[in-house]
Amino acid sequence: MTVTLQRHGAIAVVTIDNPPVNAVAHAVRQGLMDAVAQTENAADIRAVVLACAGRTFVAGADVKEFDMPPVDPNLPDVIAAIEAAETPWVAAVHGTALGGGLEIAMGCHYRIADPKARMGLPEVTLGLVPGAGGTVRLPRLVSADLAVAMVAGGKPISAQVALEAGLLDALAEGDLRDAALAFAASCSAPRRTLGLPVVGKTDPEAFDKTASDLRRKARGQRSVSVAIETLERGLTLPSADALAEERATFLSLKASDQARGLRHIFFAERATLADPRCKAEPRALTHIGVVGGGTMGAGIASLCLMRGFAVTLIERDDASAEAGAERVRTTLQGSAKRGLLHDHAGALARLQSATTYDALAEADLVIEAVFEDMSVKKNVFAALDAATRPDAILATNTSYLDVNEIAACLKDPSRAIGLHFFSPAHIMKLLEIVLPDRVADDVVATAARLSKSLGKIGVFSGVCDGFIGNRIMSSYRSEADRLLLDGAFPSEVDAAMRDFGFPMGIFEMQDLAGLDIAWAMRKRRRAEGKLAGNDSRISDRLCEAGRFGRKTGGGWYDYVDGRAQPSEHVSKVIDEERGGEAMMLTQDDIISRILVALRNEAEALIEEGIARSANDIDVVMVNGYGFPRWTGGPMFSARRGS
Ligand code: 3H9
Repeated sequence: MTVTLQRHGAIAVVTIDNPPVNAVAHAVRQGLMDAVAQTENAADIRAVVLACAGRTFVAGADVKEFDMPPVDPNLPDVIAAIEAAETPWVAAVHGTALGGGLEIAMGCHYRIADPKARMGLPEVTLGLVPGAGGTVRLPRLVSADLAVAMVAGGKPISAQVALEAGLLDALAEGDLRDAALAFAASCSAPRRTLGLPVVGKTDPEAFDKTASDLRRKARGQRSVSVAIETLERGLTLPSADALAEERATFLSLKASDQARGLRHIFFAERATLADPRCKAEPRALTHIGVVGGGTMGAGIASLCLMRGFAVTLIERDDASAEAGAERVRTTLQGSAKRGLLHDHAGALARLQSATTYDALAEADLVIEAVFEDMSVKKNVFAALDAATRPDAILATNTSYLDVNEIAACLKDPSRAIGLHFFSPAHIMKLLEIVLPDRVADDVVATAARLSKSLGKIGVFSGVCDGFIGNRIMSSYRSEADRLLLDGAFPSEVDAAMRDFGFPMGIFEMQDLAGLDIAWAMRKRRRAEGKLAGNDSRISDRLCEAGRFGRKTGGGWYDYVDGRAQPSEHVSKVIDEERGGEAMMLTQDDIISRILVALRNEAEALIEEGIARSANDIDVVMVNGYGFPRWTGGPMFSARRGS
């Protein structure tokens, strides 16, 4: 049974048990309806506690049901039945009460929570608005300023904040169930949320600022502005009208392409590590070595410290070791300030720096983040082979070099793996886990578990030049170059892709990263015969003229007071390289040509066995390379034909 009822004297405890996250599937809705009928008909039940089994309160509607025809009873009706009950209902919240879960709790007459609980309305992140009264009940419990942040921002709040704001009536001291039973025993009558007046905008300026900030950050995702409008109706319309409008909006968004795309990514992200190799027993990890204290090494070290690991940072001399350690300390301090690190002192205490590899003798895993050059990496790996325990895992953070060749430096290549972090490593969600041919299953399983402990979305990639993400990005760059030769200018290509939803255009991005890195790589690949000689001639000529991007005051654009402006020099080079007539290219032509190029490369990656699936590619592009999340990624949008 997914919903059960137990008696504790005059109090009934209704328990939802639908692992893993108690999502409100049909059986839960029906079970709750039955529980309302049962408790209303029992004259000797004075109050009801609604609780959940397992690790969390209800985490929302069952998103898997969203692509199926709806089956009654629907959630708004279930919540209306609870709210209309004559017997008081008390929600006992632990874990996360999210979406439909928080809506159920708000339909109850009172709410008590475990102090560690969190609650929120994340529907907007799935391209939706709350569909079971969230935008109508929440503003009757908390100020509109907080409601707009929750409804249109989607981030959960802590139980402490919820208590102070009015969303909760009490925090449990000690056992939640006992506290909820005691609370319920003191409730004499229902207090219906819809019967309360709207709290309103306590600070109208704060409301407007939050709303406009969230609209700006939405980057083409419709649900954010629709959520703000829906909440405005919840604040102003009579509750019955606001509920009807909210429901209609929810249903129409649920069927939208953006919501389908976001649902696709939600499930794709949770499936990337479902791989037979992860069934092996992972190796124990407590002590991590990081070689190289530059931006990337220091970022990785900071992340590992923030997630509870002991870290030894290796640099070539005392001054570099101190500089690296200082970078880590600065990142930790910033993270502590932003509330991302709770045990600041503990993290600092777990950091050590050293200048010789023997400091890594007891490390369980070493990640090298040194200069991106094969011979440098090989030297580091050979030194690590001698200095570390034979069962320690050795990882390279290379973003394109051949991990098989690096692994071959080891006596036992099965302990080598690629861990491709994205900068800044403590912020970016994606981790490409690059699997060389001879990697051991338990090394793969350990990397997968590490990715979870570090709060990353890990995706497996085979070995190739650039792995999944960089391969697709280089096809983007090549197609953008071809567009220039055919008639477009950098600013037109960038504007089209920003309009599509990318945070930045490809040429702006290159200027920011520096054109010289890709130039060096092209020269290397040409020398190896892996790149046609004429590819990227325009970019080569910019580099030959010393135009490496922002850092040199010019690249694809000129930079005046830090602002990008179209460059006459670049236009002249493009005209000369183009030779013939320029074609007329519309924004749609530009977008569709680039999307086709990305999809062709993605298909090649699957055929070559580099990527396991189209879903993995979508996850990589959305989380590591700025592909708009609401499209569902390049492969999902290709399948949908948009
Ligand atoms: C909504 O509620 C609409 C209403 O307003 C109106 C309705 C009428 N459904 O993330 P995890 C699965 S919209 C189905 O790895 P964690 C997930 O796929 C919903 N399945 O765990 C995974 O399955 P598997 C609003 C779900 O501990 C497993 O549970 N709610 C759902 O890292 C574990 O998930 C949300 O948007 C779901 N709603 O994090 C909350 N949620 O094991 C979405 C999870 O087979 N969920 N699963 O791969 C979350 O944010 C996180 O899952 C949560 C747990 C924080 C709860």
